[in-house]
Amino acid sequence: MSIVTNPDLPLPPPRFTDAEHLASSIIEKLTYQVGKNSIVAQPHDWLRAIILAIRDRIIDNWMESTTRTYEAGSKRVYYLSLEFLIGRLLRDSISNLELVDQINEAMGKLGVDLAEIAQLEPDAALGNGGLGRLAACFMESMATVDIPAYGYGIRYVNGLFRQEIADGWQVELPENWLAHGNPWEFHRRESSYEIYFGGKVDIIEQRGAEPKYVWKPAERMMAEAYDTPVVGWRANRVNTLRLWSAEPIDPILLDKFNAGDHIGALQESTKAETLTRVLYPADANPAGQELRLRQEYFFSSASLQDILRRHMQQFNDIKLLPEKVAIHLNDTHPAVSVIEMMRLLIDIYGVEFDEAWELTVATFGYTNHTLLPEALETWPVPLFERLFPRHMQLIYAVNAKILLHARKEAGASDEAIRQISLIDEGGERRVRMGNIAFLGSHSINGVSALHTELMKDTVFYNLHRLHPDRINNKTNGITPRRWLKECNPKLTALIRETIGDDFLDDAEKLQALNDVAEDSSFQERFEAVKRENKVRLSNLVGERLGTRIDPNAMFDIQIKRIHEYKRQLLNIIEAVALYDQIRSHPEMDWVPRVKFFAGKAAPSYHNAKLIIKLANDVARVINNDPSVRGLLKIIFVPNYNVSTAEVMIPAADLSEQISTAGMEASGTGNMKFAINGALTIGTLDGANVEMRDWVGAENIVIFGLTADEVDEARAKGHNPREIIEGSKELSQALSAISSGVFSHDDPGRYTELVGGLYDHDWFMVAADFDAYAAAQREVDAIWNDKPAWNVKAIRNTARMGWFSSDRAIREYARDIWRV
Ligand code: B1N
Repeated sequence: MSIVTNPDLPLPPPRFTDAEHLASSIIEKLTYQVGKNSIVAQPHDWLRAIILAIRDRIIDNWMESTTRTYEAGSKRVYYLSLEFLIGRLLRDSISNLELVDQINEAMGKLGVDLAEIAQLEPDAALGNGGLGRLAACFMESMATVDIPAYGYGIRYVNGLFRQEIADGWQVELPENWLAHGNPWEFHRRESSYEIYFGGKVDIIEQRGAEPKYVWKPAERMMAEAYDTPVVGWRANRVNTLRLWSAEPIDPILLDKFNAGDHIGALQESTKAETLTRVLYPADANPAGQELRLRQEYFFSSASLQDILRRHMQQFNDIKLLPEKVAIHLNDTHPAVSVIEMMRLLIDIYGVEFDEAWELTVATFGYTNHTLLPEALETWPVPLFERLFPRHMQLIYAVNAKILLHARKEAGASDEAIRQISLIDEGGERRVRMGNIAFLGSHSINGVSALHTELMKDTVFYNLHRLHPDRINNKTNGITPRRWLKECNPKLTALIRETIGDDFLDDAEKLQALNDVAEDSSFQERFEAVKRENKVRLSNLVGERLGTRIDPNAMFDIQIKRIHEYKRQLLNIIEAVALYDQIRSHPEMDWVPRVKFFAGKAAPSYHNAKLIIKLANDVARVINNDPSVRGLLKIIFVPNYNVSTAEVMIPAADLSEQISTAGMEASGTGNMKFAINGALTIGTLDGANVEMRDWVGAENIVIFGLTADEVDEARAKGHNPREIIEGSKELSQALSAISSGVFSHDDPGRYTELVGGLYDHDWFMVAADFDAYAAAQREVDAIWNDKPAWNVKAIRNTARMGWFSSDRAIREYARDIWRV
């Protein structure tokens, strides 16, 4: 359809950005959009009015960005991700539009407290952890560095569950972020696509040509788009996050309804609603249900149909696809896209098979985010075949092509062929999504230098040998707007005063702070900012948990998903050991510490939930023991999310990044803490390795086995029992935990958990304990020398600029997307 534009149409009235106009816009929105006057308006009404007024100011830039891309015929990047962990958007948008002062003045005129209203905005928690948050940081950075990009995902009605702690145990409750509507989004009913499931494939024989295949689905539904504008820093560019919602084709089956089957009449509605209802709470855990596979296909198919429609509308040449389109797979969750692309190219656009494969590989890129074997997605062949009969045919066809090539041209061995195959034939036959993503992409990247090297030696050993030019590294990054400027306004103000504003456009300019790191008056001001942030966190803990903590104590923080490989258990055991020491040596000069924990456990992950209970059990005993004299406190902050992180990270003195070496692909929390001036205690895992290179080995406390040593210990079979018995501190702490000192009500609660450390210690908790405890005492010693501590903290902020997601995105753009 072509749109006839009339050059005489009036332009929309301009949206001025001074305080006066902002205030009147907000009142206009309150009146005509919300339908309330300022006398009866509730806080949520104000929130809606403010968001709508801010959104207007984004739209002008949005339309300009879209037009500019279209007119230049530029290549577009499409970032496909099952998760976008966005958090709140209001403060981010105001800041990126550079309207902070104006909006504050406007709110002053209106007599409304912006900070209070902004707190009401729900977190969009459409992700589990690092992977989803990375997607959100990348969206912001792509807009910032002016790359035309679309994020594609699912508009889950219920994001990640809300965590409550009841009697120390995690309880999961539904999170309803849409309860008050979502003023940021635009429902684009016209951007909708049919999505098929099941059924069969018909073959139409064509005289003298390849037969044509037609998928006759058993089920159909619609995918409808919801668009949210994503504003870059200084509003340079506004991109689109397009999230799909499933809708029935026939919302009500009238024949059934009229026949009295009222429930059956709604069955299509229910089916569609269920599909995009909830986010799977799996973070590097298996989520192998059919509904998950349906979600993955649903959003992949909708996104590809949308991409191809836009491409053909503008360029009308399918062969130009790799030149004009870069599609990125955020892990294997959208990997079925590779096969869906083949289906669309061949069955809909009439491209011949070999050429379709070439176009596909040239268009796709794939990021791997984990080596954990249990997180590598595979689907049973019968399930895949039942849901996607046409795709299964194409998988076999692609597989034949690839294996033939591997055998004939690359001389692959039988074992190599087995590993390269798209189908795992050992036992129950399964489709390997990692192999599809790898073979269907011209670039496969890891997320830290160490992780990328390990990929080559482990999961993708044979695929790497078949395509040695494909694997590359792109170390993760974080957006310095959200994770420094907005979450830590006091530190930002101090930095601006000291080195000027350059660092706001280029985080590596933070290096200028090195010149003042040794300056005692700067150190004092840096420390004073940290203290204010600690007071803010102390108040939050006081309000939410009723626990009083001393902001002069060292704030030692571990916040992330609860997972055995992340080793919250190691941290808790060390706390118990320290507790013993404090009681046995009250005469010693102990450094007062508050140990914070926060994080969610996958609902089906038994040990992770038990670790949460243990943290709470240990906290109850230690916090109520007067003989500790407040020298040690344990705080478990419930319902960890992006907004909680924004308060906790700026208040940290010490950041705990203590995963078993070789298991954390990168980590991004590690970067957020360090740029906010926390010291890291950590293993040589993930991006910690590169952080040490940047901040300097003297400014980070590294301990424990390396990835190679872990590998070796596992291969040779280490003896944890011997290690434990050789460490007095560790064995005492473990027997206290396993004998019920912290669980009088159920003394055997932790017997099995602790028993696992004696028997196999897969995560090297026992193996690393002594090194960890020693590193903690080293941290205490630095703390006791305040100037030394402050220099290190300042150098962390000064040297972390490289970990900006702007840098990461520029590397993706240069090496992978070629935009
Ligand atoms: O991705 C982050 C990394 O910084 C972390 O180290 C890594 O653990 C994380 C299945 C995952 N890897 N895999 C997942 C998430 C959800 C799911 O259903 C796997 N998340 C990571 C960003 O690179």
